[in-house]
Amino acid sequence: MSTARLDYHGDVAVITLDNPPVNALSHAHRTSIVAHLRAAEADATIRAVVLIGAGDAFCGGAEIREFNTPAALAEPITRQVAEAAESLKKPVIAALHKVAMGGGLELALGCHYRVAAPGAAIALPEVKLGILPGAGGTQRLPRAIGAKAALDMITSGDPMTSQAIAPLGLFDQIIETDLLEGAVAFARHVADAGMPLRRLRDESVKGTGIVELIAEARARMARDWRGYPAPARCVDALEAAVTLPFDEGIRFERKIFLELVETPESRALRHGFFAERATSKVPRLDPSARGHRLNAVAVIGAGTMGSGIAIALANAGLQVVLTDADGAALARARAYLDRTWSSAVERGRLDAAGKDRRLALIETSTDLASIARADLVIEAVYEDMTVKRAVFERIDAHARPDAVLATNTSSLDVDAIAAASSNPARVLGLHFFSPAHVMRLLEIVRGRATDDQSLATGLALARRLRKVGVVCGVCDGFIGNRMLEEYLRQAYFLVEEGASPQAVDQALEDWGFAMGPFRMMDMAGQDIGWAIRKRLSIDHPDKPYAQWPDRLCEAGRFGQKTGSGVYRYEPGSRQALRDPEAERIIADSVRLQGIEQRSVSAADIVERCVLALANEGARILEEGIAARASDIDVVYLTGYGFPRYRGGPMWHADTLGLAAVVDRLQAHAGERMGQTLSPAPLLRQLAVEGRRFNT
Ligand code: 3H9
Repeated sequence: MSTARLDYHGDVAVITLDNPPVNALSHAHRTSIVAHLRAAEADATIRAVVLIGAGDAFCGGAEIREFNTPAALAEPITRQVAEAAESLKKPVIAALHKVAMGGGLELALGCHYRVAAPGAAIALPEVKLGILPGAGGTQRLPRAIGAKAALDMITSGDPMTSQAIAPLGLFDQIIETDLLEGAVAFARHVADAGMPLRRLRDESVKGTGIVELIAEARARMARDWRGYPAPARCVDALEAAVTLPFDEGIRFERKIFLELVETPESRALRHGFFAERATSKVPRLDPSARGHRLNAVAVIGAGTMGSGIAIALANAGLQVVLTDADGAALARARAYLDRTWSSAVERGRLDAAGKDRRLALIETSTDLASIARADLVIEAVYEDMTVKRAVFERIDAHARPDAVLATNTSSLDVDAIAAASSNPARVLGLHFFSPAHVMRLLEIVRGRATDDQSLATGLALARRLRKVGVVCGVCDGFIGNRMLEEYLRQAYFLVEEGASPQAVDQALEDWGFAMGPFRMMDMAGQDIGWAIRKRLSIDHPDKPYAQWPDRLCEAGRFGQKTGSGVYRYEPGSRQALRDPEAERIIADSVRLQGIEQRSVSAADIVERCVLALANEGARILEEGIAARASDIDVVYLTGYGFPRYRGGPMWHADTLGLAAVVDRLQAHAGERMGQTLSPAPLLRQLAVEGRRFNT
């Protein structure tokens, strides 16, 4: 088991946190740090102590996997480690590099002095895990850097660089040279100069207007973080730092930490954290496959998708060759790229030089031969099998023989597209989500013939673009859109059965979805759903659809882009307004079908739509399209606006208990079209065995 090491540099003791990969504070690690602190104190030859991290981090915080187990409660708890440093009679200096987060930063706050290497990421990210800093961070950070900056860091969880935070008073020195040498020299200087043992606990919180600051933060958390218990409690703890004596504030913080760590929201958020990291562990992929080195990437098709992909690539510093047979489309794309980066400059997210650098990375051409220098070619033309196959036939003539070829289809058969290439082994699907430069999800579709190098290239691209790449197999709609079809099927049926579209959207938004299904489809384009329904009803005549969405489309109501869909839109506005005309079309369709309507509750709406997702997820898992349930959760958390604090559809089903899920699905079987929710075989089996999707 990895623990801290104790070394002597003359009269300075150096305690090295050494628990790879991020020196997390497991119980064994905590115990060894405290033991070394005590040993240093007892050794009369030692005048000062340096705490430093081995490898790529000072410390990434508490060992998250210990939460909700006895090890998390076993003493010394992280707070006591910080107290052990703080109460030492010799100066303790924390030396931070690369990463100092959560309990790691809280330990540093317990030290008397802090030095840091430039570029270290400093954060209290606990709120993102549904908890608060529980080792004194909410009480010491405002004493170190002031109430406002501490409130921002603790409620956002976002990192700051060591240089950015240094002027606020967190660091006594930024060490540009060797950190260990610099920290030991600093420690010796503190001892030589007889500098006081600075204890943050003895100081008061800095800042003015704190009462107003806290009131404003409390209102903002209630507005922006509905459903998340932790942000508001972070504000409460900050208030305690201001209003209570230190020890009482610490007790308050601990109480809230223990409450929050037990909440279903925190468990779900922690599931999301590990689920995202698990996506990089791909079964049946040679771990030595690194993928192609990526310098230049060609994008074929300069529409909305192609342009968004080009922006994402250039943002990551890649050279981009954007091609389209239509010169006017290329001109429009260039203008769009320019507008996007200009607006980033206006909003202060990018400087003018950054914009110029990105534009310089973009080459546009109407000649497909220009893809010749690309390491990776991404086809992003119209979503039609014939068109895509025709493009792949032509790519062969121009692309380098070793270039990886990707299709950005959202649902088509990647194997059939690959078959149009002379070398299907180097073909894969890269399903970007719109807008491609904003959305974090990338579905990486592994075709039957896709080789490891090509798949590894897709994974490396996702990392380079700072996206979450989820590998999946070939099927209609892959993971996300295949499940979405079942979700929408229920949403549309619920309207036929008597719910208004507004009631359906409202129920799902109240449950936590970023956007209800009808507002979402109005944004994406009702015509896209229409085309998919036409295709799928040929392939799957057994899966019925509600009829009214087709009637809307026949009336030319394609959503925001035509000014009307399920809702109507004022010119230039995205606000969905109730539309009597849409309601008339729906009512006519329902009457013609002779459907008897009933009152549908919000709970029924949520249950049918959300359980439809998990049920289809079970089929996807059973067929091996997804490697693990958590990959499915990640797709929904990062690409479909599923509430993060509910952990994803599979996690949610696990939380309900799979036997209960089967019962609820069967309970809906009596309702009109409820039989479309027949429980998947894997779901039934796991329910009988008392197991979960997420193991
Ligand atoms: C806390 O501190 C509570 C205290 O206030 C109070 C306590 C009482 N624990 O992200 P990566 C693993 S709560 C366990 O791919 P990167 C991670 O799962 C904690 N494991 O690397 C992965 O494992 P694997 C507050 C952890 O370089 C591996 O390390 N701290 C922890 O892109 C590499 O991770 C946080 O919330 C952990 N604390 O990013 C920080 N951290 O290889 C959470 C990482 O098996 N961590 N792992 O998949 C991060 O934000 C990033 O991991 C970090 C490194 C920036 C550190």
